[in-house]
Amino acid sequence: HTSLPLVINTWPFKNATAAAWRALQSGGSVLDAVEKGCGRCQIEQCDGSVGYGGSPDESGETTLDAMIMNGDTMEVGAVADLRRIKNAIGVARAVMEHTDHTLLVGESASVFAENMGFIAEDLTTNNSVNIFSQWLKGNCQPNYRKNVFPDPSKSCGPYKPSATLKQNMRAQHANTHSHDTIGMVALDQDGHLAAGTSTNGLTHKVPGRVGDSPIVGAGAYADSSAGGAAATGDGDLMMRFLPSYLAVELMRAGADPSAACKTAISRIKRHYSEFFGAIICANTTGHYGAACNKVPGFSQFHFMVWNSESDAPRLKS
Ligand code: SD4
Repeated sequence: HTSLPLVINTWPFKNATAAAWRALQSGGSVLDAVEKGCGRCQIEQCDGSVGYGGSPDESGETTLDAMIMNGDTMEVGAVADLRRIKNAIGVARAVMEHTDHTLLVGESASVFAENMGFIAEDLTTNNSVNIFSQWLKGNCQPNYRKNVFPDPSKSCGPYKPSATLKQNMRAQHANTHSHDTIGMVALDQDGHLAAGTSTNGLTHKVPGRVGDSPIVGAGAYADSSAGGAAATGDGDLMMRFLPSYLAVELMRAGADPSAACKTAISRIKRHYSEFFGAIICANTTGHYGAACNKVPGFSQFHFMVWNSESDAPRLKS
């Protein structure tokens, strides 16, 4: 296909797209592209929802989830609830390349990372301290989508065992609509395909919470004989439906990428009509698509594309 190679990623994270594209142009593999692309967002703390210093959990700590998948070999490396290591996608790749495992979690994942030469450092920043202390006082994290879905049952602040059942729900998702994982699919001229994700998950999550992003087939999926996909949004709900896997299988069965993305989203909608989420898809010929759940306040999903038809990353919706 003439438009190859292709880099596509969730949200308007164009420096990530560019980093991935440059990796391919300088002779890197699609895995290098996904690692460099998602890695760029980790460094830039894209939207505060990727990398260190964002989405502190109920104890104030930022923890990271990431995965990478090789669509040629179906190898996967992933980390979840990773602590004190900034380069989550790098560690995910190390899991893939230096172990026979797929997913490492928590403190043990950090020990593995340190053994692999990654530097342990505090992931806390003034921003994450501020979000956390505001929340302790019962204030929501200020964000641009705040009040989009006002829901009085989802007030902010720490868990109060004496409150009513709804207020009792932990990790109230008042800010669900402000967290924007990077998910990326890269496809080169020879049909090699890779996909990956990186995120700091969900603000005020219960410590130990793992989202969809590091889960194979949920956060991302790649199969060089069918296509690749990556998802973003309310991972607690989305991971129940393996949307990335579903989209890839639909493309294998002949669906075009847009239709595959739409179906993966509608499947979730059947049960959770108001869920916040989106997915990007690309097939083996370099055609791509995306879909989101159109709900009040979220009717357009932005994503980035770079293929040989342009000389810069393009914003799409
Ligand atoms: C999660 N899916 O941890 C991630 C967050 C996200 O847009 O994608 N937000 O649930």
